[in-house]
Amino acid sequence: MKTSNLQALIFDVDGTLAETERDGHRIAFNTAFADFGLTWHWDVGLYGKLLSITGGKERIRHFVAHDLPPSEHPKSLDSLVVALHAAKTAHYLRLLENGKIALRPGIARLLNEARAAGLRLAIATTTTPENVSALLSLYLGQESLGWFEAIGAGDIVPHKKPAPDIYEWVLKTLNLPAEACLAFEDSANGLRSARAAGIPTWVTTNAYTAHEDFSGALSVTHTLENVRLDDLLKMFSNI
Ligand code: XBP
Ligand code: MG
Repeated sequence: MKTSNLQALIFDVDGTLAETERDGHRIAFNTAFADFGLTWHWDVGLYGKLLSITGGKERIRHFVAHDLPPSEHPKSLDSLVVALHAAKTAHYLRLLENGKIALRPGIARLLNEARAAGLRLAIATTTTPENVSALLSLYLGQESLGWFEAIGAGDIVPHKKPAPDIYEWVLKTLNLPAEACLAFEDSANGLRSARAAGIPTWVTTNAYTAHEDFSGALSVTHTLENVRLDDLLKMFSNI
């Protein structure tokens, strides 16, 4: 058997490190809409469809363009989107602080196993940077921010997933080739992004993404709860 040349693990956040969407981001968007006197409401089903658009600001714009009749399109959409999204982020951070969002099973253990084995760690996500640092420091301690050598998040790159930009930014920051890394993703958009950057990708699904097409993934599991670092190293050494 070949020895593994795996050097870094790169994690998506939403849906991968934590189940953030249905009871986190979705609620925060709806609360922000209400703050602004809008009657918009994203129920669980509609939100599932809107998840095909990555990025909160992009998702609001898509909703306005595709789900509202032109007569209901707000004036000054650009400034409204910025203000709505800022309010949404504040609500999301409050939900997080109130314990409404937790790390998925196995994540803390896997991160600790990786650190003990000397693997490097990074984040590649579409979400706003504050959302990432709040999640990590709440569940893994403030010092955990230093465990990640690259935290690629939000508007740091021009094109969000499924474009490869955020993973390419992380690879450049780590100064590693794609083949030396393993990405963890929960969605087809995330998988496409990581694969477009050439990175082998492990998919861990959730209720919103379980039906998606994960062709090209190294492995697809419902959870990382029972996945040990040794399993990853073995799988990786065989590709
Ligand atoms: C996650 C997202 C994010 C969140 C909202 O995609 O699309 O936009 O839903 O975050 P991925 P913001 O897991 O593929 O990175 O509102 O902060 O953009
Ligand atoms: Mg995700």
